[in-house]
Amino acid sequence: MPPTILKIGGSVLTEKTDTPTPKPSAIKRCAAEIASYHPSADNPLILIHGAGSFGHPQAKKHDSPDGFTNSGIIEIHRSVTLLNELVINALIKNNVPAATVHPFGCTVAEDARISEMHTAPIALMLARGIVPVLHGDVVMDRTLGASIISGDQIVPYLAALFGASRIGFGTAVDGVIADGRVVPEITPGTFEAVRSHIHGSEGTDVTGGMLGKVRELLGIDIDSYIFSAVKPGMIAGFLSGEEPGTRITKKPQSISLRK
Ligand code: IP8
Repeated sequence: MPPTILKIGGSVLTEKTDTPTPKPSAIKRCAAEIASYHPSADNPLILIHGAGSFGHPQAKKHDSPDGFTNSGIIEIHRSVTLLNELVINALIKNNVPAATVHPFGCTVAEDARISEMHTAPIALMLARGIVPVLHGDVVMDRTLGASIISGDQIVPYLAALFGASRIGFGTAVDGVIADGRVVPEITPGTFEAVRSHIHGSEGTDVTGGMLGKVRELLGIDIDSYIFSAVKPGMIAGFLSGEEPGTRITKKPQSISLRK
């Protein structure tokens, strides 16, 4: 059974501040919506969350032309793990069998792109109905020493590896917005026309914001949906088969306006 992959953006789970500030009620609601999907071996789910104010300001602070220092690497990693702990606790409280897989410990990058990830534990967890929870992280990098790997990059990597059935990106906005409206569908053929209308995110975002997400998702053969995860019910809706927000696809379909 191919897994569904859901990423929840850091801007959904944290305040856009320069110090780590969680949004406890949003974390609780997202966990409850995920629980409504009843992830299991027959309904496998990989969850990935962004770093928000637990990662982006710290990465910016430690960025330098010489790369990250060891203490910088450790501070960034430790900060994101604090958010991960809040997410895992909320999932466990909702009886979701969730377990962390920190990218820092199982991933090697080359020039800020994932070159290898030890994914055998993830495959075995999915087969048992455990939900692996990954997150944007700092990882060791053969070229740069260490680099920031966004959850946006982890999603397509795991989607291709596990042949994901569906991919969802729960964000703080209704989808990809151009001229004030949700773009129903983006394909490699329409990307150039919409890209100048796509705006970055508010707050500190070291990993490319909305444009970075669309670029990552256009690189894979699986349809994905970018939608609002701040509106209650949208995560549960996506997990139950709805097609919210903006569809990113290599196969153009008839355009209809999405909610
Ligand atoms: O929020 C960024 O991950 P993202 C990770 O998924 C860090 O883009 C440490 C800034």
